[in-house]
Amino acid sequence: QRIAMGAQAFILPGFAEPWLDRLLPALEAIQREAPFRQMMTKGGRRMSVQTTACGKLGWVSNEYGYRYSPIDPDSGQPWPTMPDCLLELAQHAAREAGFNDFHPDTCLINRYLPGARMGLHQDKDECDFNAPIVSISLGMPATFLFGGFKRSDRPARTILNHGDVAVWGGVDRMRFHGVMPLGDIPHPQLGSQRINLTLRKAG
Ligand code: MD5
Ligand code: FE
Repeated sequence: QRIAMGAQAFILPGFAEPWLDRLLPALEAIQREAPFRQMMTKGGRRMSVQTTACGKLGWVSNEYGYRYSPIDPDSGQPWPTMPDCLLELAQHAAREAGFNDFHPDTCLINRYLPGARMGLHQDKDECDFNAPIVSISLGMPATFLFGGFKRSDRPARTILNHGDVAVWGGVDRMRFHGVMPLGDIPHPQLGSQRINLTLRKAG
């Protein structure tokens, strides 16, 4: 099943399920190596979402702005390796949405605790806007905001559940998007959190 949100934006409900037995333990290992931390917005405020990363690059911020770095500034070490099961899942999902050779070099990992949110924004820190973004939702459901090409365009709302995968690319790559403040109905496996993995070609 494939729900079209735009010409090149799709939600694949439950698509991650066959990979979860491998993915969830791999995610715990990544968190031990590169613990979640709160990045700063360009305005100098702490984001409500906690982040970490795996792969060749990781998204980092400081008071001057955002960039992708091969080194985790908190540990001084390279980011944890991207697990094979995660790469495989992302490539299968990309193909399902018509993107046949997706070679992500980073996976940004966002953790939302109850009340955390992400305001409407565009993803502009990657070098290659032709590559799609694959997003995997885990844990508690979230209301995702799928906007237009101007911040003022009223966004469509859609719920992303545990195991859902979304793929955005091509003409839909630069849409404004965000996440409504998270509720607190604990997930049976992950408890009171939502974890979102986004695979990208950043370098
Ligand atoms: C999340 N993360 O649920 C979302 C999933 C981020 C972020 O937005 O920047 O970390 S990624 C959703 C996304 C990416 C690129 C384009 C569009 C959506 N879109 O056009 O809707 O934590
Ligand atoms: Fe984004």
